Amino acid sequence: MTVAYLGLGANLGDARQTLKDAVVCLAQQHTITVLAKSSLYRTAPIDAGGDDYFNCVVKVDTTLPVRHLLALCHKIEHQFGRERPFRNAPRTLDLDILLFGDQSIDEADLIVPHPRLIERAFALVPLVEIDAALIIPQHGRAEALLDGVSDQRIEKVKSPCHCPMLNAMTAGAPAADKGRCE
Ligand code: A4P
Ligand code: MG
Repeated sequence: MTVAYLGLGANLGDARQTLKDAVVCLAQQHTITVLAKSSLYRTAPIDAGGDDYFNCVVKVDTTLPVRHLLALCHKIEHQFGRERPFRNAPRTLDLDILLFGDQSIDEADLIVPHPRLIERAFALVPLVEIDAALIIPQHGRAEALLDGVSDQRIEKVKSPCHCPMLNAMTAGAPAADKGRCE
């Protein structure tokens, strides 16, 4: 089992609902246990155009090797209608592997920690919310990196979501009732 952190982002369609649905989708995978979910954040597009994004981060435990996890992320993005007309195009769902255990990977199609993680408030702020003591391989304490992204607009969304499964995750408890979300 490996603890990993996944970054979710969307700014096309009903982005807020998509992120909630995507977290439930992840939690329903037999190979994944969602350990914690950050709040939902509304964020200014960085190096990109289009509408404001919604972003969040989930902490998972997974039996999958990292490449299988990447393939699963791509499959779920596809299920949520992801298209790639150009780099950093607005998207219905982006699922990035931010961290995978304490591994550092530098390959053509997979870089972990995510190469732009430390430059982005939309990834760092939710990561630190979930795990204030988090250490990012090669970069040290995540919390210490927040000052460097303090000029990026990010605001926590007050969620009216009453889903017990999502709320249990936000509280940091493992989703006990996998597969049931009414
Ligand atoms: N890839 C390499 N490493 C990873 C990794 N750790 N996790 C490869 C996931 N994928 C990884 O990804 C492009 C390629 O990166 C894939 O083939 C994969 O094998 P993609 O999902 O097609 O596109 P992407 O995620 O947009 O690419 P990239 O380069 O990771 O973009 P960024 O840097 O994530 O930027 N502003 C706000 N406010 N919120 C956002 O969520 N997102 C972006 C995308 C820009 N601005 C944003 C947001
Ligand atoms: Mg991506």
